[in-house]
Amino acid sequence: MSEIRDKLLKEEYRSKENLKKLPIIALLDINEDEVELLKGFQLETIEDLSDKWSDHYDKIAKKIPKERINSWIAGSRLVLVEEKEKVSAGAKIVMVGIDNAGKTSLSIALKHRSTLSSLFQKLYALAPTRGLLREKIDVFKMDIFIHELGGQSIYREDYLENPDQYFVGTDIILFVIDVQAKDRFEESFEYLKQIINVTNNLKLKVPWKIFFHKSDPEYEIDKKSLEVFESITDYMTNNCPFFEPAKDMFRTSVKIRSSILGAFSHMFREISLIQEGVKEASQKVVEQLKADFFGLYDYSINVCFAQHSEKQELEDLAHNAYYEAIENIDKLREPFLRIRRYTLDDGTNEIFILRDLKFKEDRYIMALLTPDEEMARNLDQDAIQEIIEDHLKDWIEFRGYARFPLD
Ligand SMILES: Nc1nc2c(ncn2[C@@H]2O[C@H](COP(=O)(O)OP(=O)(O)OP(=O)(O)O)[C@@H](O)[C@H]2O)c(=O)[nH]1
Ligand SMILES: [Mg+2]
Repeated sequence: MSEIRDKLLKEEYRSKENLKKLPIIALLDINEDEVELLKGFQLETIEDLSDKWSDHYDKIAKKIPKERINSWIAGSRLVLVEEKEKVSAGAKIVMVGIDNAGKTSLSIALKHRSTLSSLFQKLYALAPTRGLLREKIDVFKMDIFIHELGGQSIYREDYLENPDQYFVGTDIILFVIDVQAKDRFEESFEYLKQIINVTNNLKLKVPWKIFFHKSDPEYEIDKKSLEVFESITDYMTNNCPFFEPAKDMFRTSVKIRSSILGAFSHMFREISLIQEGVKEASQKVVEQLKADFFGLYDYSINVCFAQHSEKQELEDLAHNAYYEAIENIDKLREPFLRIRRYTLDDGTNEIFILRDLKFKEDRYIMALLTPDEEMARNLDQDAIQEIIEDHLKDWIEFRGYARFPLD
């Protein structure tokens, strides 16, 4: 673990004792001016930054890009891993929404790796969830606990009367709305308000996400529905301190597989302490490989740990191509390599490359999109592995660390 110091601290600070009291300037990637600014907010030591950042976060964010602040916070927390167990290796996501919204379906779809028709078969006969349903999944070496709160009205009362039993220690609350159930919007919105209310009363600083679910490709959302969604968005923005519509709302459908993989991947990356580092590293991989998309998927679940693309459209294409490819990989016997050409609406081609990858003991699935047929044909797999490893291996080493819940 002491390697952490080498990666996060300036050289002269690496052998120091009592890391908690190190000045913030000890972090590798911070300058004197930035340190001065933090000082103005009584943040002087690594420990201050790790524990007291949230008091002044919004004010600091007006002067320094959030990405930088986040990476310092993450850095200081990682440095302190040695000193205390302040970083958790697990996270809790609470999934709520009225009955029939599609919560159980979402968590089934997240894990499903076979054909769409076999997924639909599984979802067809789903029974309502009775009260709290706990499930543990392993994502990027973190233990993620998904708590689904069955949405039938007989159960809702209990959550609202005893919110501390259900919501304390939560990293993310995920609210699911069925966009097709127009006659139930009002009930759904009312329930959302009630939960926001009880969690605010508990003074929980929980990030919220909203899934506008059942946004099927063939379903057209009418104007009236859109108005309701807008008022929900406004309500969230005004009542949930961390809510940012642009990054916290997702349209999902079990019929569009990239939508579920994309949305959950965003969420899980946000829980991870190292997301900023991974983001930058992925961008570098894309640049060096001259690719249009790079993604690193978890081997055992459909989640993308690291990814970069300049275009959302290509991200969706890659996620969908990933599903198509793994459907046909018989039990993912290794090593595997899939190469396929996709033609975009504008007539250009993208070559999709999917293969398994090993970092030490851990297996991943790597995906690339490139317009360059030549490159795809003469793929030097070892060279690519080396580039990815160069940029990502430090982060992968630390990927099991989750942020701590803010409350
Ligand atoms: N059209 C469409 N139907 C969906 C989608 N996702 C789920 N469903 C259907 O919605 C129904 C209800 O799904 P569930 O996942 O059981 O709903 P839930 O939110 O868990 O309900 P409770 O457990 O009672 O709270 C099922 O019949 C699913 O087949 C989707 O994306 N599109
Ligand atoms: Mg359910």
